[in-house]
Formats: sequence, structure tokens, C-alpha cells
Amino acid sequence: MSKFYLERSLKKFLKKKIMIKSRLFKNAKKVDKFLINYLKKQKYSLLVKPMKYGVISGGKKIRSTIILDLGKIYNIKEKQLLNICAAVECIHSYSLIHDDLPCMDNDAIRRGKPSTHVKFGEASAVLAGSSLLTLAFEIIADKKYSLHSKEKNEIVRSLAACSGHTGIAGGQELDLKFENKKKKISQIIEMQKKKTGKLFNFCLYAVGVIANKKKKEKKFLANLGEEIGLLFQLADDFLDKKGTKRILGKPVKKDNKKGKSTLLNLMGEKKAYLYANKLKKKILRKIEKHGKKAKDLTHTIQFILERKF
Ligand code: GRG
Repeated sequence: MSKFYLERSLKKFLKKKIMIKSRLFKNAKKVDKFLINYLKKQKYSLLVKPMKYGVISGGKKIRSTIILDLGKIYNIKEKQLLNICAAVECIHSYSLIHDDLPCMDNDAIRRGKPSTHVKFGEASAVLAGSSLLTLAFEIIADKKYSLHSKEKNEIVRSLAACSGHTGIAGGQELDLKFENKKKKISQIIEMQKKKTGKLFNFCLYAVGVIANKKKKEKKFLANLGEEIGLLFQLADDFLDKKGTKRILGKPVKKDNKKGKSTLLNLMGEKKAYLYANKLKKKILRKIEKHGKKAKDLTHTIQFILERKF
């Protein structure tokens, strides 16, 4: 490749990187603002502080970004999607608060600061996490959220299924049970698709519901979401091995210490990278049909694997 082409592709690459970071930042601000206002309108309780600590001003808000990216493809107004984004971030943060507890992964640092249970105590962390779970459903069911009740019901049902024993919680149970055990690749994929993939499944499915898509397309979106989740989890495993605590804001090199069953551990680095790249290409091929409208979603998916945080 000539110097000219090398410089041009490097510039393009850097521009894309800056753009995705600024999109993540802008989306995070919007979702945080929504959540701050939402909590302000509610009766105050002692749990508001640990809840805010767990969900606001922290985290990449990548799930919200994917929701908004897909919304662009289907020409959905951002306002129609903010309740979904906020609900997803509540569930996500709830899962992180509980994941950090001593009875789960026992991590003292999250998003560059003390984990919620370290800051507020275990009991408050359990209660704040549970309150974020219920808040997610309140935000969707809110009568001010202008969606038809049929759509709301479908979204609530999907969020419940993706969060509970058939989703994140069930995946977490498998993750804990798989520690220090020899598992097959297919079992690890199933566990990761539940633990991490189901919330991405919900992100895409919910947008499909709002866009009034047919059953087949919604199923396609749900599966695509799980593949994106699996890719995200693979990147998370790579970062656990190669990332730094300073940039990631959470401890690294935990998976080996805890005997976690991950694709990286089972396949080895080289095979796992090949697998992840193949998966990324498969995902990108599936959204190609949307042409230019899928530009943001394409960049977000590329970021998922390239990310350093
Ligand atoms: C039922 C919601 C629910 C939870 C209880 C504790 C638990 C069961 C599940 C844990 C699920 C879990 C921690 C999955 C890992 C997913 C993952 C890779 C999280 C990191 O997400 P990022 O990088 O985090 O998006 P930020 O900090 O950027 O928001």
C-alpha cells in the first residue's frame, strides 16, 4: 500500500473512532438526563442515592447506542426510544451491581469507582439493584410514554423474559456453576448468549416492536441481538486478558483466577480472535441490506470488537 493510501485509511479509521466515542458520549448524556428527571419526579427514598450511583454518570451506554442506531434505520424518533434506553440501562446497571456483590463475582471496583456495595453496603446495593429492576418496568409502563398498550405489553414481556431465569439471571447462574469445570464450546456460547446476549436481544427486539415489524423480522432482530451480545462478551473476555484497569475502570485478569469458562480460555487466543472476527462479519452482513442508513450501527458493531474500554 502506498504512503498516501496508508495515511488516508489511517485518517478514516481515526475519524470513525472519534465519531463513535462522541456518539456514545452524547447518548449517555441524553439517557442520564432522562433518568435524573425521572427519579426527580418520584417520591424521594433513601435508595435514590445508591441507584443513581449505580446507573448514572458511568458506563458506555452501548446498549442505548444500539437502540438509537437501529431506530435510525427504521426512521423512529429518538423521543420514542428514550424510555427503552433508560429501562435497558436500569436493568444493565442492576445486573452489574449484583454481579459485583461478594456472593457473585466479588469485585470492589466498577466504572473506575468503588462498587455500589463497597460504597453503600451490601444490603443497600441489593435493594438499589432490585429497585432499578422494577424502575425499568415502571419507565416502560409509564402512561406518559406514548406507545399503544399492545406494544407496551409486548415490550414488557420481552424485557422480563430477557432479564429473568430464561435470560440474564439464568445466564449468570450458569456462569457461576461453570467455574472450574470443563465445558463444551456450545455450552459456553449458550451461557454467554443468555448472560450478555439477552439484553442485546431485547434492545433490537423492542425497536422492532416500535417499528411495527412482522413476527419474522422481530425474531431475526432478537437473534441478531444475541449475536451482538456474544461479540460484546468476547471483547470483554479479551479485555480481561489484555486490557488495563485504568482504562477499563474495573479489575482485569479475573477470569483465569476465578476459573471462568470463556471461549477465550477454551479456544485459546488465536482461535478466539478468528471466531470473533467471523462473528463480526456475519453480523455486519446481516445489516448490509439497510445500506447507508446502517452506517452508525455498523460503526458501533466495529467498535464493540476494537474497543479498549
Ligand atoms: C437479572 C438483570 C439481572 C441480574 C442478576 C448478576 C446477574 C444476575 C447477572 C450479571 C450479568 C453480567 C454482569 C453480564 C456481563 C455483561 C457485561 C460484559 C457487562 C459489561 O458491560 P459494559 O462494558 O459496562 O457495557 P458499562 O460499565 O460500560 O456499562
